[in-house]
Amino acid sequence: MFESLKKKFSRTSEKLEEELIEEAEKEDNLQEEEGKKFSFFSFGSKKENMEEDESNLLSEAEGTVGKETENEIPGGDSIEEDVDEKSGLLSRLRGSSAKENIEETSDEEKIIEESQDEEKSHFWSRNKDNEDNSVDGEAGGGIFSFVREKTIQEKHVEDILFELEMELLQGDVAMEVANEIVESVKEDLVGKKIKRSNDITEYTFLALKNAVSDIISIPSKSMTEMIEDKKAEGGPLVVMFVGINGTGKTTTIGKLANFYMKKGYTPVIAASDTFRAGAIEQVTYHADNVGVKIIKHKKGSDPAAVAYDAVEHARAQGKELVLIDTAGRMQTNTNLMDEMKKIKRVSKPDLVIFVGDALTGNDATEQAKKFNEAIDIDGVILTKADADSKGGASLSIGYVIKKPILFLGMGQGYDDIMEYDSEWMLNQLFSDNDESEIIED
Ligand SMILES: Nc1nc2c(ncn2[C@@H]2O[C@H](COP(=O)(O)OP(=O)(O)OP(=O)(O)O)[C@@H](O)[C@H]2O)c(=O)[nH]1
Ligand SMILES: [Mg+2]
Repeated sequence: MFESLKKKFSRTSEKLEEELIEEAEKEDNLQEEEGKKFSFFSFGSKKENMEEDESNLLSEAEGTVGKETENEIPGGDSIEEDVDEKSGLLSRLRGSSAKENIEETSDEEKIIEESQDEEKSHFWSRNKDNEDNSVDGEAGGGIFSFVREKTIQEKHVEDILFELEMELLQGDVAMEVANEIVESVKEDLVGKKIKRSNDITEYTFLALKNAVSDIISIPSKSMTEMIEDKKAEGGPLVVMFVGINGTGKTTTIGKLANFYMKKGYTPVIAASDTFRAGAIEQVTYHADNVGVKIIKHKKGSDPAAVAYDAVEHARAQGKELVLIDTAGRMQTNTNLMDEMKKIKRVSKPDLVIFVGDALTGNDATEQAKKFNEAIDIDGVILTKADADSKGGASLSIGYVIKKPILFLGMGQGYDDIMEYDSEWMLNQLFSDNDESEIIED
């Protein structure tokens, strides 16, 4: 599920990592070069001091080093070998009591270490799999590290975030949701101090995860809790299902009747799609399969009256749940939208649920907006999530209309429905890296 978003998220993390490592490497190389030149020249000046000491050993050593030095400066090649040889000579000088010599020796050793570090940094930045995963520990023991800590600046993230936004939009994420994610990731990252490459990936990934987590978590009571609340008041929970044609309203009603029967409740279905040919037969088929009562009138009759009768029936029989099926309609069809408003007025549902097809991506979000404007919906059920590789609607729909997703349709069987769980959704979206924890603010 949601492969497309998953890919986009890990690509963003990797790109930022690449950019920062490249920049850090450039800076480190520059520093390194400057460092070598400096110690090289300080070594040359040391030579003069040492000559003043007139020590035989020292003169012999310096003579050799001096020669190498002259040979190596112009070409600038073999610097590491050069340093190695110098270091060998200098370690011989270590036996000397001259304090200056000792100081010079440790300077040279530093250069060697840095030079080795540079090799490590190249090696590790290209062999990420071998990296240590800890974030706070000091770099060492072969772990890649920047020579200095790097602070992420706006310029580092601008291109990547622009790309992320484009990709989210292509992945059918609604514009306002894409903007929100990008802004939140930017806020999270800019100013963050990073020590090594796996920090970058982790921080970017967690920033994304935090942003998405905020977007998909809309607190809501579960439908079961709502049934219980209504039961305590002595009435059924009346739920009306709306949406455009073929999104899965009737199938979802069959699934929910089954779901709540299994929980010990007694649902009743209202066949309020009196409009489409075969609709009454279809919903009757599901009611019979699941074993629940169906209230139906003739084709073409008033759907509001059917819904009203079903509510009366549930009240009279002490049933806990009324599921009202309605005809699919385009949000642009004014007559049918008015008819839907009438069903709502007459049956006074506790919940109006928009049923959207996840596969239609941003269209589902746009339709939800229109239905919400027309009759103020209370929640969403997204169907066909089992076949949704993009994830755009799942990510956007709740946030855009500020209403919770209540269930996800996960297939064509009666058991193929699950209560929406934002943690589960987050793991679906980020499952390749799901061992990461969400950063606490
Ligand atoms: N894969 C998959 N298919 C689904 C799911 N929900 C519904 N379907 C299929 O979608 C098709 C349409 O389902 P219906 O329940 O008839 O849709 P509807 O919204 O009632 O359609 P209208 O009444 O014509 O507006 C059927 O073939 C269903 O089996 C789901 O969660 N996953
Ligand atoms: Mg239907």
